[in-house]
Amino acid sequence: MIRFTALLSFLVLSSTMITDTVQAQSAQIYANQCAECHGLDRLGGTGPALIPQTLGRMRGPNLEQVIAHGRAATQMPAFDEVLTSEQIAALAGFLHEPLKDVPAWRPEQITETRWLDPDYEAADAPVFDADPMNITLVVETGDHHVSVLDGDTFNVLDRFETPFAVHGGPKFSPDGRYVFIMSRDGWVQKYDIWSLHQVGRLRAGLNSRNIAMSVDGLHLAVANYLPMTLTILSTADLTVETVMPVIGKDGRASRVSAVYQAPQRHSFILALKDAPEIWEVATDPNAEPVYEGFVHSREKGMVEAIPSSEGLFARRRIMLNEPLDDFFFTDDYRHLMGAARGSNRGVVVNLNVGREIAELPLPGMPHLGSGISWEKDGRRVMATPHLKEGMLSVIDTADWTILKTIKTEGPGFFLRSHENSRYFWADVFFGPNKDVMHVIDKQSLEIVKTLRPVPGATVAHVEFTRDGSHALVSVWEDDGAVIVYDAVTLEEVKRLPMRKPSGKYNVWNKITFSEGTSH
Ligand code: DHE
Repeated sequence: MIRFTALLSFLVLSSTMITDTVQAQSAQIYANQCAECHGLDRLGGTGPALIPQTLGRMRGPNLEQVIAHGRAATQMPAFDEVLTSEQIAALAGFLHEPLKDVPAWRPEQITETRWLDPDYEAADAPVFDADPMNITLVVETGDHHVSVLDGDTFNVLDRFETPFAVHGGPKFSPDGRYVFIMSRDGWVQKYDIWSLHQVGRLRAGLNSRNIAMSVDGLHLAVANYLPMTLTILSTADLTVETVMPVIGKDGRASRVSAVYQAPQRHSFILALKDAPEIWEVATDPNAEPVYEGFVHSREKGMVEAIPSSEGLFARRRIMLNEPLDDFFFTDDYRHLMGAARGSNRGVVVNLNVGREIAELPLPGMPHLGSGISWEKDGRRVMATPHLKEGMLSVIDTADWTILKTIKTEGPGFFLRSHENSRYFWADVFFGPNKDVMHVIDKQSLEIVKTLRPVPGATVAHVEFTRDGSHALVSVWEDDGAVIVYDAVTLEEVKRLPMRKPSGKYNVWNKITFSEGTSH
């Protein structure tokens, strides 16, 4: 027995030693081959950060293949002639290990990354003839660029480079002149649409989720997973206004899943990944409080502070039963619907009284962040896709009942409509029918047409022109396209070649909070 235990300890010890040696060798290979572009600390440089938070979601060709064969149309070279396949596998394993030390990423460190483009000169008026309110930006994830489209002629006015792996919707200034774009590595880029020129950029987080702008256009909030903070920047000059550590009521730090602008409330609303709380952060200390029943809620220990009584960026906590990380807001921003990732439940939270007021059975992982709303039979309804089931749920926001479940040809990711259109468009992002796009009548809730523009190619995400006359659809492939459809006849009008176009964002629809678009 003693001998067996000694053998077991020996085996465990030697396998630990082998693992340690492989790790040390991989760290050395990393330092020799990768650090120059990706940073000695793996937090990125000219290349993106190589940490589990960003690598974990790599789809398609896996990490080992990228190391071996490089990435087309990027600076990433192939290493299959320099490294053996064992070394490549070990290096990939090393990159999937969490960082031992995560920098605090304090305001001073963020400020050091701030870069203002020396060639930028602000134009006095738009340098193009197109309607500046009908500009549509197309994020091209294939080669990390944005195309600036004239929404009337569909000509490309400019195509500029973005930081690596942009995620979430860019956010426009209230006058539609400037746009802010965020990458998963936490870089925030400011671009001047009038001048068709980049203004500058800085790294607000190390692994970030999305951004939101305050209703007055003065502040830009960046939701971070790494470190667990909310960074707030001045939109005027990209300086840091504050970095808020996100600590739950129980004292534990939480990642921020997303941050949203709540215009009527003059606040940011934060979804916390690891704490059963929603945070509301005041962006105008002089705004009237909108919280009916506040005292009642405070007595019950649910609401911690009135933002307006505590000044700019004061924080209010709304306690929940479990963390919610995907939100849909009603048009008046009194209510939000939230869902926990992986759950079959939607929860309605009344933001004024600060508590959960209803629950909805929503199987198949509802993707509430993509929800849209419209008027049907005098009632305000919303629709949401589901990430794990081929269906859309249509919900009455007056009493939170499910009006209809629409069967689709597979699980979808995005919905889009426009107040001037009788239809909403729903993609099928996952499964064998990822090449179809459903067009659905907003009143009958019936699918009226199923488009399959490029058999076998993923089609997803729709944006309308300012007047709702045309719908733009992404062919989400590296040699992809944006297809322009007549939004009434549903006929194709034009096809613009693009590199893996993902989201598209029309200035007017975004700054007016069009009811058919996510905010
Ligand atoms: Fe997104 C928006 C979260 C994966 C493309 N995505 C958003 C928003 C959130 C979110 C919270 C709203 C932010 C905003 O616009 O301000 N996304 C998540 C996830 O949690 C999820 C499922 C997992 C993850 O890795 O983060 C996820 N998202 C993806 C993708 O895999 C997509 C398809 C490709 C990609 O680029 O990463 C993707 N998400 C998008 C796009 C938007 C978006 C294009 C903006 C939609 C819009 O019309 O506003």
